[in-house]
Amino acid sequence: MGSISVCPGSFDPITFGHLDIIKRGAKVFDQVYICVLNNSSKNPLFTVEERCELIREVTHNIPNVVVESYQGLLIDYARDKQAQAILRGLRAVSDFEYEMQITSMNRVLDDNIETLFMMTNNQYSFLSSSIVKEVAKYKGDISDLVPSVVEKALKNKFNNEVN
Ligand code: COD
Repeated sequence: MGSISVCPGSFDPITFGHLDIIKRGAKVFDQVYICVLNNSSKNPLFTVEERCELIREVTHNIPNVVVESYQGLLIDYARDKQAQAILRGLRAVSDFEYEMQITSMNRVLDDNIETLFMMTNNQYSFLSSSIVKEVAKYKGDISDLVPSVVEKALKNKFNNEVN
């Protein structure tokens, strides 16, 4: 069995920041499972299926990446996949407290699965799905922030919302 990691998130929608972590993770691990989960403190714009589909479209050229969704606890999904690691991205210091909390909780639930962090690429350190949605909603240019299929999907969402 090779090295397996799970890259979890809300991905609502996937940005170039997420994609950078996924691409770098796919170089380190033999297999990367991208798992779209519910974050109970967020109110998603895209359905889970829409989010998975967008991720599949932008990662189809990375052979060792699989995209799935899961309704339960991340740690149960990771155990099910026999993953050695959960892979997360870190942006600014402001991410740290939240990441420490979920990492500690996941370790209480299963201390055999490590959480590993990759520092964001400087270029994307300010980037989040929320900020992209905000800019897209008011018709700002997001072409440097998300892949073009995601840009299109956001345009559709907000146009449909207005009409
Ligand atoms: N640069 C680098 N990394 C980035 C960037 C960027 N610009 N933007 C985001 N990332 C990273 C994030 O740090 C994160 O690692 C990943 O990409 C995904 O980010 P999000 O915002 O899409 O995902 P989150 O933080 O909402 O995901 C939270 C989970 C869904 C993983 C969490 O809520 C969860 O595990 N839910 C399932 C239920 C569960 O198990 N709960 C118990 C955990 S205590």
